[in-house]
Amino acid sequence: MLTRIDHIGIACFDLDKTVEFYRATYGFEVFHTEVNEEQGVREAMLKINETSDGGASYLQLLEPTREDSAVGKWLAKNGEGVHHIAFGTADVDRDAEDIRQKGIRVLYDQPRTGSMGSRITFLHPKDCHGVLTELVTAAEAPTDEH
Ligand code: CMX
Ligand code: CO
Repeated sequence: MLTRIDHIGIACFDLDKTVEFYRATYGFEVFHTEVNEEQGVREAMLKINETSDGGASYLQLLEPTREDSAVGKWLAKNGEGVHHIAFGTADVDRDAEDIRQKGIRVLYDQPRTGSMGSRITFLHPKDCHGVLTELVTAAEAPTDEH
């Protein structure tokens, strides 16, 4: 069951400048940063609020580490902006399978590693009214590795 908005993924050309925009404009601070080579991103997670299921909602700021990555290709075509939305669930395997049964393309056979040790998969935007949609199960105890 999807129980929260886990994050909104925002593609940017310069992560440091974009982090500074969110800090200076709204007062949001960086909760966590990491490089995910498999996804081809350098990212910053800004925690916005806790949620009633014990999780949290974040903004995920994404800078590509290579031009041929999903975010690199998207930025070249569209420029900066909202890249995807992610829903949180306690069981990404089960929810992905349920959604696959509805005829929606799930991009990975098995969930892969996302931010902070989470497990993630994606639904194809063409099957979701134009929205690239991620499903996330957070790690049991997220670590803060600035
Ligand atoms: N939102 C909405 N539509 C999108 C999209 C997005 N983020 N990315 C691509 N599309 C659309 C394109 O506009 C294009 O539509 P048209 O054919 O009408 O022009 C179509 O999907 C195909 O796009 P493409 O540019 O040819 O790109 P690919 O098919 O090679 O890749 C996708 C698209 C979704 C399969 C790829 O981006 C992907 O695998 N995404 C999942 C992984 C990811 O996004 N990782 C980065 C984030 C990591 C994280 O959140 O942790
Ligand atoms: Co994401």
